[in-house]
Amino acid sequence: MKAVCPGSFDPVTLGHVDVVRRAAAMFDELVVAVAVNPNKQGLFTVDERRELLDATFVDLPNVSTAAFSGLLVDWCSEQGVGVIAKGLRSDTDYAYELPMAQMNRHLTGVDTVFLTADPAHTFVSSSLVKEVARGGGDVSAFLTTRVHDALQGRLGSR
Ligand code: COD
Repeated sequence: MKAVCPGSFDPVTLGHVDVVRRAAAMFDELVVAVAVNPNKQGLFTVDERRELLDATFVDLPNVSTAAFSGLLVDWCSEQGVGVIAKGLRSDTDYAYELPMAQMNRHLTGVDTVFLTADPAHTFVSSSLVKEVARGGGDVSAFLTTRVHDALQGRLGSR
């Protein structure tokens, strides 16, 4: 079975890493797919996010990366992806994710499975990490060294 972990991954955090690694152990193939949102400029380009993801999961042979635009379910149909795998941190995530999962199943029958976040990462999000880093806070506990270096480099060059 081929599954996808979709997201913005701007940038990938250790919360994402935990969910992707656990999902990779459950499915034959796992694609980490970066959503292209033309209305939202990220800190990293989609290509840069993919490079960071590729480097993060280089040791997992059944994990690859991709970018998609438009509806996730259409991309899943094109790619032969049968399951969407997502992390759940809180009831806020649940409230956001449930209607999407139900809509996606209505649209093409694709199911969504949820992996509960590691309690150590429940409060971690890309946006919060960026906000703290912009303010000069230490976010090294939430990122791989490579991603942390990339973040410092990007913020330092602004
Ligand atoms: N611990 C565990 N899981 C986490 C953590 C953490 N610390 N941080 C994030 N996650 C999970 C999120 O819950 C999510 O499942 C995934 O990782 C990605 O998170 P983000 O923040 O990088 O990405 P999002 O939430 O911005 O991505 C939303 C999507 C782009 C996947 C979604 O909007 C989508 O599918 N859009 C495509 C357009 C579409 O099909 N729209 C119709 C939907 S019905």
